[in-house]
Amino acid sequence: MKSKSLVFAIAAVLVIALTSIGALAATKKSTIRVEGMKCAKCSGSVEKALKATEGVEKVEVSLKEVVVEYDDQKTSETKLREVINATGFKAVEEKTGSQ
Ligand SMILES: [Cu+2]
Repeated sequence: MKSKSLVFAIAAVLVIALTSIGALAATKKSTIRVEGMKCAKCSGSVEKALKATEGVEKVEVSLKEVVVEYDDQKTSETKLREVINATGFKAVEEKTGSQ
């Protein structure tokens, strides 16, 4: 009886540990405003650059902003802004849609 509850306790600890590891590796979502994109070719080059960045999982680009889903263990919003700026457009420093 006693050892059975110990097994349950260990199982519970394991579940909590695994859940928190999962939370740490969670995908982050950022909305970054970008200035200078004027057509689909512009947004296409930004999208391509972001998709080529390690840790980036999903990119949605419109003419005014970029919504990026990324693994925050591998990259950061700061890094993503650098990637956007490197394409010749400007990532506007503003509110972030981070979760
Ligand atoms: Cu263009």
